[in-house]
Amino acid sequence: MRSLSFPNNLNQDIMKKYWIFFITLFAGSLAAQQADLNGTIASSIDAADMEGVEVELRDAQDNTVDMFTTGANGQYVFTGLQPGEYRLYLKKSGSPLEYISTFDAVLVARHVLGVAQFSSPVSYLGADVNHSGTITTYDIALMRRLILGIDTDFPDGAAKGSWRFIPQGWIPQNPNNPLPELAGNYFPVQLNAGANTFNWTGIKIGNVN
Ligand SMILES: [Ca+2]
Repeated sequence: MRSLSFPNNLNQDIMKKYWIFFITLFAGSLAAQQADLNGTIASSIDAADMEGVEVELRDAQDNTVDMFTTGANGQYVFTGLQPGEYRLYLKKSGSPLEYISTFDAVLVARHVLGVAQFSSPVSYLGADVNHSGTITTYDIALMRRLILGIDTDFPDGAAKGSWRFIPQGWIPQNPNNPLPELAGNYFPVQLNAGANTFNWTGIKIGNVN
């Protein structure tokens, strides 16, 4: 008795379709498990997209995973990541004196003296020009030295850049002293499978108005 079998060429055709189906399914499930990270970085001064921001992505053990420098559209993107915890380091170099005038120094002095306290985290971050986590007369002195041309940069300016960053729309828990909440030099980000968007605001150091 003859056993039931497909003609040989038909059999191969079915097997081929079968494998294509499962390879596609497998690749699809791999892609679904991957995470992408993207976002836009805009200036607190005029909301303009920020070009030349160096975005460094590190894993939870602080090993560099990837780097991206923003173009004219202020956007950064990382793709094909495993979901999980990461760290974002943001840095932008530039002219230290840009956007700084004697009026900024006056406003910092008023804040230090308690005459007119800052109300925005943008001003707090901008005024702490030496990254000490506090705003003191020393920050004012450093601003004046820069304006007068005695110094050409703020302390650690080359390593830390001329800008600082906060998550867009960030509201501090303590509006009267937000600096301790921004003490870290990186932002922890939790990436889920699929697209993850984190947007940032850039703050020019020394500019408080
Ligand atoms: Ca300071």
